[in-house]
Amino acid sequence: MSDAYTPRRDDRFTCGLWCTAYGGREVFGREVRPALDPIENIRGLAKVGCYGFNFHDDDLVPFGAPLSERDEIVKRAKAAMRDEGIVNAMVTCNMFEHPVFKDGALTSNDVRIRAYALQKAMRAIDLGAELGAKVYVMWGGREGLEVEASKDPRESIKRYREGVEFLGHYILENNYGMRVAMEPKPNEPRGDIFLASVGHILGFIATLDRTVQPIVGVNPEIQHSRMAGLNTVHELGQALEAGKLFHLDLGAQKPTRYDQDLRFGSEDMKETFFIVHLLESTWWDGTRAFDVKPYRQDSADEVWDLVRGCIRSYLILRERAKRFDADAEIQQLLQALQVTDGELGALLKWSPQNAKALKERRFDPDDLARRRLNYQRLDQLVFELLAGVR
Ligand code: GCO
Ligand code: MN
Ligand code: MN
Repeated sequence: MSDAYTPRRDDRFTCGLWCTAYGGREVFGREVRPALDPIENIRGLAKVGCYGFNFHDDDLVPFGAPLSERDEIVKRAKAAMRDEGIVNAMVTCNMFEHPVFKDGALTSNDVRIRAYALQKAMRAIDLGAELGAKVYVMWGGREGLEVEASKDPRESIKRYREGVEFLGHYILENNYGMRVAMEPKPNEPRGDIFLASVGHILGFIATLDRTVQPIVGVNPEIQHSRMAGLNTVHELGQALEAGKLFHLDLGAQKPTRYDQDLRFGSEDMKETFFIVHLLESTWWDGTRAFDVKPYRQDSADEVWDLVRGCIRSYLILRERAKRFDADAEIQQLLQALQVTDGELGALLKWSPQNAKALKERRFDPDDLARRRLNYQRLDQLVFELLAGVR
């Protein structure tokens, strides 16, 4: 049965193969669900309404598989994609699971491990290119430390830069038409991870060599931002304003806990609403990617309910965002917040003349401070809109 919350292809919802394949293994317990074949996984995601899927190299081709097995899997994946009408949107390299990466990949103190990490990443990029991926995500889960004495923080960033520049050049050299999206996270699995937030990554990108810089951006994840106690709307806003939002991982999270990867929309409805509103009002043309995990209590078929729920909640919030934009009272309150004056506005652009004119201008700060902003009313209206009584 289809309704207003039925996904369409041009909504561009995607999900990671690792999400639905997550068997429930964690520090305190073993798997609770049987393994999910990656090809069945691709088909399943298409059936619940995904336009695309995202994957780590090892999600699709088992670590260390010979070339013949890799090629056979790629053939089967392509056939499933054709049958089901689903694309591969993003590829990423698993540089965190194998023991070789126990103390980092691109920032390892061991040059042999840094070299091996680049080799594995290039192969992952080739695999994604073959399947049509447009984005290469770099999540440096192991790029960090517990023992502060073990790594020089400046040297680690230099090594990170060398690795990102290498892979950026590799993508350009091969004309893969892919962009790199770096994903920040403050901690977990490492005690501290380098490039902990969107701001860290934007600062890092500004230091990259000019050839690769244009194709490197950020992949913020709601959960990681909330783990750090930050405001995700502001993180996304700054990345968008910088023209560097190349991908984003949608999910939910209670602040300051371990990475929960909960169903999109299941925590902090207000912030989630403003994330959707921001994306929709900037005509976000990337994918709407979910990076979530089933509950450990979910049975095998319920992993599909997780994806259905994420999609449906997004579409419900999108409908609420339209309502917000069409709500006369809310819009009137918002409009009243903006005070404009063409002549004064022009003075705010730097010039020595403007500086002189501004210094001489008379202001009445007490009068300016008296303006009523009506924030109680505005925030209450947002609450009522979200609670469905408006
Ligand atoms: C996490 C990360 C990962 C990455 C994924 C892509 O759960 O901490 O978000 O899910 O997004 O590994 O590289
Ligand atoms: Mn993620
Ligand atoms: Mn996460």
